[in-house]
Amino acid sequence: MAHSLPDLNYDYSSLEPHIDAKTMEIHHTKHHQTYVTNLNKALDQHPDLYDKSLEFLLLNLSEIPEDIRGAVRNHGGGHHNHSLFWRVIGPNTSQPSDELLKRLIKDFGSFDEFKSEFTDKSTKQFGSGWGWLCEDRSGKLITTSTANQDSPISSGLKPILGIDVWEHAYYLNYQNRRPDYISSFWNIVNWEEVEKNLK
Ligand code: MN3
Repeated sequence: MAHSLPDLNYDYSSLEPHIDAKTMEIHHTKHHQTYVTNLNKALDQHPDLYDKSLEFLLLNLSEIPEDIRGAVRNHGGGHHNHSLFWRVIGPNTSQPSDELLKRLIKDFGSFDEFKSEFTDKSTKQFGSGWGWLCEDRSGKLITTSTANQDSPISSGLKPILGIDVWEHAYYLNYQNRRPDYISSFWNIVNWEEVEKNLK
């Protein structure tokens, strides 16, 4: 089955003032759609790979035929990263559950220390990329960042929470002020969805 753009379960304007409606609309209908379109174009060359999940493709990049490996990495990664991003943000304020809070405190010392590490990695990602909270193979929660549309899955990590720090994600509203965008992001995190990614 060809990959398709997921619907959002909230309006483009509902994340204002943290993310403006125009940015959301362009980001979803143009940027994300392009990753989906180009992923399908690549898989058309090797249609047997339509049977594999996106997670499988990203985890096994070295086994993807060389002529489409770069496209799967970039556009498959872009599709997976954005699909996660739309789910972990939302218009309703929420708080991490006690269970998630306990895990964050265990691995970072405190919730504030986790936020500060995540913010630091996301701010310092040079150029375009993503900031992440991931679970590693040993079950530990860690923060990291990836360049371009690389998925943490390709490094054996399970992405739990991610922030898109490409300029297209914030430029209309924040211009060069990536730190302001990141600090605003905490107001729209959907912690229930974050927790689902851990299960
Ligand atoms: Mn993006």
